[in-house]
Amino acid sequence: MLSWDGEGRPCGYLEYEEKENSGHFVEIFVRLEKDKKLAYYTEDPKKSHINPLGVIPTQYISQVNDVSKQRPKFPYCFAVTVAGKRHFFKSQSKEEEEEWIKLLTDASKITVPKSATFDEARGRSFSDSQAYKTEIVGGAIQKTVMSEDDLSSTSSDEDDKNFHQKESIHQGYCVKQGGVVKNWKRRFFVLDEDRISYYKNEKWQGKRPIKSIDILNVKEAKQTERYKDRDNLFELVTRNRTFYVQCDTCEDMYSWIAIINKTVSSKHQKKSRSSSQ
Ligand code: 4IP
Repeated sequence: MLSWDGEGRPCGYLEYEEKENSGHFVEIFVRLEKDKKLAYYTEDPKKSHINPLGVIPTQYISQVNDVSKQRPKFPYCFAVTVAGKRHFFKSQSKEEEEEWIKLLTDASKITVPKSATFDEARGRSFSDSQAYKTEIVGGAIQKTVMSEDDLSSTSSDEDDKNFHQKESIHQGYCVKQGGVVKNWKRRFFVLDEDRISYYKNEKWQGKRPIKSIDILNVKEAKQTERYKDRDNLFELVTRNRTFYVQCDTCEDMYSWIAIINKTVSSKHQKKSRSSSQ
């Protein structure tokens, strides 16, 4: 049964298949540690001081799912997929299995921390992070470090032909995925009636954005589950690219989606009104 120990850590006995698909399960004691690790032991470590048999960092879990249909011989069996390897666990009842699946699915979600200075992609602060521009030179990807001056005086965006700043309608930190290199960077997003832009940080006024997208090129913003390990994620679909943007909270995500879509439709209406005059 899933229970909580004196320090509030979810734990309990499960059975674990030592060798994938061997059908040989052994009893283990599983505990979700405070430092986001799932540790499993031969017995409850409270009873004797023992080292874990294995440890799974929850941020590397890509999926937790019921596999009782695929493995009918083993009811209440679920798989935890970590870096392509499946770990099979067996519980005593359907209820217990569902509790574990929910617990581990929630624990594996990557939640963007509130701190404005945290560069989620590399786990380092902005003070020692650098911005790069990526170019294809002679068929190879070449990255050039951009200085603060570069960032304030030039833009790497092909959309950004007419640098201008209008009054911000909505702004805030989000984490976005790169276009070619699929890493994730925390950026300060600013929406105005014409463009959605992102900057290195919140000191954006008077600076050129890293990238700026004409709002007329935006097709829609919508919630996505494309990256299941990232919560509060939405897609910003433009003519040329789909941007994946992760917000700190669910409320932030819904407000970005609503306000972007509203801005896009009012811009189109404005445009069609002026062309019909
Ligand atoms: C970069 O990775 C950053 O993620 C860029 O994001 C991103 O540009 C680049 O995408 C990607 O290569 P490195 O910092 O490791 O070089 P940001 O501009 O927010 O710094 P995008 O187009 O997402 O802005 P590509 O497409 O240039 O590879």
